[in-house]
Amino acid sequence: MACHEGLTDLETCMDGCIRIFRKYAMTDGDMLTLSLPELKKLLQTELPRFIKKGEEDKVAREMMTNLDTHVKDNKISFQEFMSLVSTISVYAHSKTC
Ligand SMILES: [Ca+2]
Repeated sequence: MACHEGLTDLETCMDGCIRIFRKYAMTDGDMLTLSLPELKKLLQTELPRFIKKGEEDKVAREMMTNLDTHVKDNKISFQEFMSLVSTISVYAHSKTC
């Protein structure tokens, strides 16, 4: 989103998802998708509470297999990334009720 002023809480969260995806996706010059190393780095840095230390590589490979469904190219699109965010958000919500 171009302007961050006046965003609602939900719009701020959506903007954050976009910014985080682009931050990690642009590492290899292709900002439209996450490669396996980019996905692993994102998981390590942004989701440390959901991934056991030392299992990042295994989890990233499993997620790549499970999430790469929209276009099977061994890369995670923003749409596929949002499926991950949705799944983890639903899980986190179920644990806090
Ligand atoms: Ca990329």
